[in-house]
Amino acid sequence: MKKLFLSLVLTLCSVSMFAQDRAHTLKIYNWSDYIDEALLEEFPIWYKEQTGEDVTVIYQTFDINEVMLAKIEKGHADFDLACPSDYIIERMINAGLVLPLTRDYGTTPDYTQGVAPFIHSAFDKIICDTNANEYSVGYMWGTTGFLYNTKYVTREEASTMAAILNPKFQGKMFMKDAFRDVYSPVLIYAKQAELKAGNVTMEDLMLDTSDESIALVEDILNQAKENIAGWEADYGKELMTQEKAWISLNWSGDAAWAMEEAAEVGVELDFAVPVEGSNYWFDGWIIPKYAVNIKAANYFINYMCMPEIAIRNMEATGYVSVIASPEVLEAGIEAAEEAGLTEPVDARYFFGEGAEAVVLDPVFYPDGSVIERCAMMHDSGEATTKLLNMWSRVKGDAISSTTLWILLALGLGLLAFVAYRKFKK
Ligand code: N2P
Repeated sequence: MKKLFLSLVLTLCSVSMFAQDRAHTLKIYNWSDYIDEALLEEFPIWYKEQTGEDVTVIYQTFDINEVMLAKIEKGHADFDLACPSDYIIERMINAGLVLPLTRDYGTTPDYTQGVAPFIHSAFDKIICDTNANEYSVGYMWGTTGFLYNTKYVTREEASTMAAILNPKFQGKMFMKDAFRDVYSPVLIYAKQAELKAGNVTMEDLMLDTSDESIALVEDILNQAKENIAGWEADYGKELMTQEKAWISLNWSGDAAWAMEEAAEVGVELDFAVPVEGSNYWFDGWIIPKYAVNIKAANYFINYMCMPEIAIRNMEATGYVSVIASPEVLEAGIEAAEEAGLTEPVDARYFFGEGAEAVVLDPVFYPDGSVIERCAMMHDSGEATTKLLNMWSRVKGDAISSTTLWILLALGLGLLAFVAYRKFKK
């Protein structure tokens, strides 16, 4: 429904676009189901108040990073803003595809100052020759873990990556169709003994794309195929609310959204981050090289960082904003209270010293101990093709040469049959 609405907005915008001046249009390319649509409608009003200028928003969505990257890198699409994930921000900065931010907001306050130091330092860990914080401002962040139905799956079963091999879940699991997000947690699981022994670190594993490690992950994923009911980019969260599967490797934000939706129809879902370790991820706004309306793009980033806007956006999407201002903490505490939660988490890593034991939803803000066992992803550079090939082999995307020969033989057989019938007549 959301997507339908967005397409409608998009079409209407595109139609009126003919009459619009490109310099007064802001073209945004973001993940699907990843914004409060009302905020897109309100932005032009706010922008006019701040700058006296008109702007029309064109909003387009994608389901996976790589599609967005290809559109910009190969297609030179003229989006003014895009929202890649950590490892793709790294890739795009290194490929010279990102313009530096101006952070020139005229007399408007700089709300990007509210970004959590945790996210700021995650951007510092992006491997590039420049300061990534000058090229991107965070949007949302979270972890990767299992969304599960408490009727069929225990918390213990969902708290380990071994779940993907658990025979109990035969045909009952969704796998996120995002090779980069799945590769790392599976590798961490495969290398848990080495991790425990201190022979490797999480950071080593996040950068490990050796043939041996890719083969290890491929083997585990092949074994897990018995369990996998579908490879989904975005629809899994909804299907989990309909009990179409019991467990789904997912992003925390989609999990939060699904848990709330499911509760309304009496289905209890929960979320757990593997004990072996996982990824924490973040997505950030970038202004791509082929952007036109750089001024509005910078203002839009600033707008999304306003605490009240960030709070509304979180409520609508289930994802957690990178903004760590006192208002955001307050809203988080209120939401946890309304949900009847009582267990405190140590959220100092995000909100600073005062947040040692605050009652917050742990799907949104996991305890510091969970974050400690997670690390951020990096671009796999030239090894990306190897990873993608492995992913296709596991999913069965690539047609094997045997299948190709069979198809050819069938085609020839059909041709011969048709020719024979014609000849007989
Ligand atoms: C929302 C997608 C979130 C992307 N549908 C997480 N990196």
